[in-house]
Amino acid sequence: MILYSGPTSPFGRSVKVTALELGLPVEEKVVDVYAAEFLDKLNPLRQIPTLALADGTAIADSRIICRYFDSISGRPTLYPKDDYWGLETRISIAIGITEAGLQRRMEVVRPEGEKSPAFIQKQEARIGRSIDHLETIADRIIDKPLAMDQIVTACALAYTDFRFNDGWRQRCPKLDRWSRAFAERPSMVASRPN
Ligand SMILES: N[C@@H](CCC(=O)N[C@@H](CS)C(=O)NCC(=O)O)C(=O)O
Repeated sequence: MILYSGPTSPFGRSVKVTALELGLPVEEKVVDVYAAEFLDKLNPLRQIPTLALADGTAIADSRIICRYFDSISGRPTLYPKDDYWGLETRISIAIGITEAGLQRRMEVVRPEGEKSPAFIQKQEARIGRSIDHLETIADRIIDKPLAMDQIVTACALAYTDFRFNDGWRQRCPKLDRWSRAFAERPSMVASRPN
């Protein structure tokens, strides 16, 4: 399996952490997605992460790649049935934080005169509101066997620190403490952005 990803991709990081945690042999190839025309035949969206399988087919979208890994690993599932819909909703919120962070970043680096302060503000408000919400339900995320909501939340918070620090750590002591410990897992250390 070849995982096409990028050096700072937060979605690629979630996938990589999942592969490492499940002990799967994934070869990572770092690409510049904006020049990666070759990706089109694997994923017409031309986005990373994209996973190329040995049979020539591909799996796209981080959420689906993580699901695929979980289905083939033979390890205890990262999607326990207990509180299943709550888990999926927490995953959606963490992915939404990541998407908002990425959208904000894309807007911030646009040339002066082309960027929209209102759009940036909307993404920042979404990020802050969503992290604050996760703090209110932090007890459902922390202190349990490894699960997918933990991986995507840890990657979302790390990407927020990387691109846009709104002081969430001061407002969210539970997530702050938990995420610092989670960041020391070998999978998180090995996938730190370059
Ligand atoms: N829903 C996708 C989003 C992937 C995504 O937005 N990847 C970014 C890099 S982090 C990308 O490929 N951007 C290039 C582009 O959209 O043109 C997923 O979860 O994998």
